[in-house]
Amino acid sequence: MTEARRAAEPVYSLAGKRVWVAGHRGMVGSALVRRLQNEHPAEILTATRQGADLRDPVAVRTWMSKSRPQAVFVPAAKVGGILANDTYPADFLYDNLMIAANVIHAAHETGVEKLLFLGSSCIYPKFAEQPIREEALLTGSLEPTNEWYAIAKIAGIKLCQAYRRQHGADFISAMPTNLYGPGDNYDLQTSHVIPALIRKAHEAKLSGATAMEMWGTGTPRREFLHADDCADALVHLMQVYSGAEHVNVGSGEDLTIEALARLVMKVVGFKGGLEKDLSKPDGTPRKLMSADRLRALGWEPKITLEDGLKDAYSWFLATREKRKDE
Ligand code: GFB
Repeated sequence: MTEARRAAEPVYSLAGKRVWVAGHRGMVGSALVRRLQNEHPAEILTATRQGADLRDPVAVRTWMSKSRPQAVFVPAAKVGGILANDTYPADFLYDNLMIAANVIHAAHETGVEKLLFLGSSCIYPKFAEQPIREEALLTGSLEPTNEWYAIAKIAGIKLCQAYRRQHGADFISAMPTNLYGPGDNYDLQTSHVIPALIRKAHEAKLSGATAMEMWGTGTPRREFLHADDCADALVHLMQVYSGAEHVNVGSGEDLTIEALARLVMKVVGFKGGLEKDLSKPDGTPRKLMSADRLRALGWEPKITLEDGLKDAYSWFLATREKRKDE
């Protein structure tokens, strides 16, 4: 048997467990609920913001004491694209610090058996060596547009490690790359690049425009993973991994923003040109994560970028009437 196969053997079973997906309305949270519903005889617990505002320690503690989850996924976060991160640093730092601290501390106090905390690839130094290995954490300065979010996510990793070290808690963390898929945010000011480009290409196609706009130079490189692949990887990690070190969750491939924009245009069927808005930031030049640790644990992505973009565009079209962002 290979190392990878051996490492992939379950150390924790979700079967029959009370599993809380904290942040089940978000893109990753809803993908996790779909994934768990399809494949696991687990009892899925969810809480609305009215039921438990995750920024409120008393509300979180009260909800968890009452609901008694045995396993907890923490995809809950205040998230946004490059401009939102740059514009609302206090919200990104405060909300994400509070969510991480409240859920992880209450999980310890209420005897949760296993917890998986979700971070982001922006925890790594702006000029980290590529592909970025997990060991690159805290070896250099962060990208200024998203350092607020990154610091909160680094605190989450450290909380998991601290509770493991001091209390023996089985809390792990996973760092996903840039994600996209059903349930994404299509508001052009606060969204990430993929939903923004899908919406712009779609609107340019409908209006018969000769070109659509892309922020920045188009030269930064990004890695993308579909939310369903991410959810699959997280469920896998919950079952096979128990360790202090965080694990990267990515596709292992990246492309330039300009190449991404052209692929989105192809998927959407917009045949015009591409214009650069150089007043907008580029952000990190490249953030391709090493997928070695996750591969060694026996997981690989299944959804190609082109298929994933088709799926995201279908969701965009199917939900346009209901969304309030247009
Ligand atoms: O996805 P995005 O907003 O976030 O931007 P980051 C990625 C790249 O796409 C940047 C460019 O170089 C943008 O300038 N881009 C081109 C666009 N056109 C657009 C557009 O219309 N909208 C947007 N939003 N971008 C975020 C972090 O960084 O990634 C978060 O701020 C988090 O903290 C998240 O880590 C995953 O990849 O630059």
